[in-house]
Amino acid sequence: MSDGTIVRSPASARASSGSPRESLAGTVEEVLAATPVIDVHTHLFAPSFGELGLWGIDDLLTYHYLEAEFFRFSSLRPSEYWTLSKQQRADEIWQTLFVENHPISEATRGVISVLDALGLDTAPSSLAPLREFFVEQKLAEYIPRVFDLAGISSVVMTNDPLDPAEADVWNRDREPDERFHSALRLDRLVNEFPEHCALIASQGYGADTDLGCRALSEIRRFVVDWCKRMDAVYMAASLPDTFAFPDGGIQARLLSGAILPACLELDVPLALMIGVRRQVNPALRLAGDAAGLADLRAVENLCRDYADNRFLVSVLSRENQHQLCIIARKFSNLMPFGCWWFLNNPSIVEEITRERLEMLGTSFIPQHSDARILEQLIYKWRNTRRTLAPILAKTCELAVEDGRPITHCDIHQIVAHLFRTNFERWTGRHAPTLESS
Ligand code: FIX
Ligand code: ZN
Repeated sequence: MSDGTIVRSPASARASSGSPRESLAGTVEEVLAATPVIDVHTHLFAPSFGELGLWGIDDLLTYHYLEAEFFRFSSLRPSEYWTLSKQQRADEIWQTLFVENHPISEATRGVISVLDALGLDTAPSSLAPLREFFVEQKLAEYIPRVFDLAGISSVVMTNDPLDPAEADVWNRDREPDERFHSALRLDRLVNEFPEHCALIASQGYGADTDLGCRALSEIRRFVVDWCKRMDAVYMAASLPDTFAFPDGGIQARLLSGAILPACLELDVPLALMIGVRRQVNPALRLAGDAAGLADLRAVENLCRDYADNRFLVSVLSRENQHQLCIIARKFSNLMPFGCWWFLNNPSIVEEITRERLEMLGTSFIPQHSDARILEQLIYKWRNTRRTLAPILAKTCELAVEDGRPITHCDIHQIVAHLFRTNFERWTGRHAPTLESS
């Protein structure tokens, strides 16, 4: 079968009986399954980061998405829950969400999908046999197996230079791992600068809270040094729904006076994840964050006033998605990416992705996993492929019905743009494929 094979839409296949042509939907599904994805945002760590990397059944079950759902069913108060060990917490969550209730939510089905993909019992009466399986796994063989099951070639980590546990690893010699790209995450700097100013200064930078020119150039030096140390593919920060730019505030001054110039100097994009309301319920810890509608004029101002910078933007509020597409049509230095966090549910992914295809063609990055636990890659990418296949097929079908035949090669290119080359182009990095990793 040559890549130039014309792929028929159902309508044209029906119209011309007799000639054996590939079905469009089947081809899209096949190409999606065969294209290794670059996962542009995760909270995973390469093996050299040791305990920072989470994997196995206890981490899968104590994922904050499941904790949020657990507290809706359980009479256990968060304060009591946090006094338990991780294993005890996992047992509680398994009993409540997978035994006493049927796992039908996106996050609970995710755990089931992982167990199924690994050939494990999806309804054991106790977690003991599952724990035995995971204890036996050796990361050297296990990571390639999980990447293969997930159909991904590499992930981008979230690396915080102000996290002492992580900074230690970076200050030690470590073998880079091309399957795990790094990203310089600057939330503590941008959103909690006064609290972290002393820590930055303790690393030898003249940062002080007056944020005068000297302080800003020292912070720029801090950012540049860490970006080089990590060989980061992009810099990133999440921002609240109240984020405004320019507004003369600390966030805006750090962005304009230090971070954006540093991005330009190193020719790396800045990823902004906008619309999070941190800790609306602190009792739930990581599960206590929420979302809010943001004023995206800040993004317009950034893209216009920093035209030489490249931006990767993801917005958390469902109501912000359409406007983000419109702004991307106005500014070619803006790459929308992912259906972030509370949006990563098939019904909403479908809506957002269809709108983006209609308004941006293939000039966006449809999804990232935001995986915190290694095996989550399996179900998050399985779900993404399952949700996107019919949407992509329908979109291609409409193009065929409008009069433009489509080839196997065209479909390959569409999928490659969405899940690989847009990211490679934006970061100037050629990521390994499955074979080479
Ligand atoms: O800011 C982020 O990168 C968010 O993805 C996280 O803070 C969040 O906890 C998460 O895991 C979402 O999926
Ligand atoms: Zn994240």
